[in-house]
Amino acid sequence: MMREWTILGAGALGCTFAALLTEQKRPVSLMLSDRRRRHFHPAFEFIALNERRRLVSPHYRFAEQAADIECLLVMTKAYQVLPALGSLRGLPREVPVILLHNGMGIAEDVAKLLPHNPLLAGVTSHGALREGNSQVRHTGKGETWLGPVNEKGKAFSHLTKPLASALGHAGWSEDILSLQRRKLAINAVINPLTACHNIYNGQLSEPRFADVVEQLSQEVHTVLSALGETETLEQYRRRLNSVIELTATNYSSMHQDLAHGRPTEIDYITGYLLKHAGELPVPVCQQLYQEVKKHEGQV
Ligand code: KPL
Repeated sequence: MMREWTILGAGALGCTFAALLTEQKRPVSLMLSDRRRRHFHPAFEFIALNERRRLVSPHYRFAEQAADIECLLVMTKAYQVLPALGSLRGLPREVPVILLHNGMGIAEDVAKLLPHNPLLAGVTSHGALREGNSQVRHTGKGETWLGPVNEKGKAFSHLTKPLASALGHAGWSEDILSLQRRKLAINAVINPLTACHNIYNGQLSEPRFADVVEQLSQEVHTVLSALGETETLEQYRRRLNSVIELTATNYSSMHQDLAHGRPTEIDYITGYLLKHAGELPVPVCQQLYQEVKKHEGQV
């Protein structure tokens, strides 16, 4: 039986996953929040990496139809995850729930909210951008990894197969926490710096940012090493520089959030590091956290 994918969160990335899955004839529905429901377009134009444009008309679902969900991919903003899942009354307890949002620190609360469901987490490095109310552009192809958060989640490695054929890559990792932290390490440098300085990602390679990027990288690396990550500072620097290069012309998601007057995911990125820093000195993280919060308060 082909399981229907329900994607919770119709942002740029959620729509991109929906478009790529429907292209492979996978059954997909997009679940809209009450806010989006008020002004949603029944179809959106998907602009693929090769500029090919296609109209996508997924099946839409709303919170009250939670009982029909077969497999749930959560792709909302981090701060929307708990309220959105909390509104799904009647979600069957055998339905796998995959957390694919940016940032960390939410899975523990989701596990309490949905104690019976198989729970998985994932990371993706695909990029996407909303270009208008009903236009979504796929800006970068990347890797997608899933892994179990709880015992029941361990039985769902087969979900990577349909995702791999739609997305070009999807793998399974028993240590998804580590992959999430490695992604957070990248976001913790690029996102707040680009948001606070109003620059695109590639500008972080300019000499004027060299010191702050280096200090911040050291802080992030120290905290994550204390949590058990084994990547060396040099390996991390190389990975960071390659993401900056690969996404040079992008505005980071946090930059876009501030530019559009939306709340950011700072609490789940830099906030996660501050929470786990303990006695470790993290002055640049603290300063950027406060700066982003200040900008958020002004929008
Ligand atoms: O994931 C990203 C984000 O903007 O949230 C990066 C990798 C920084 C690309 O912009």
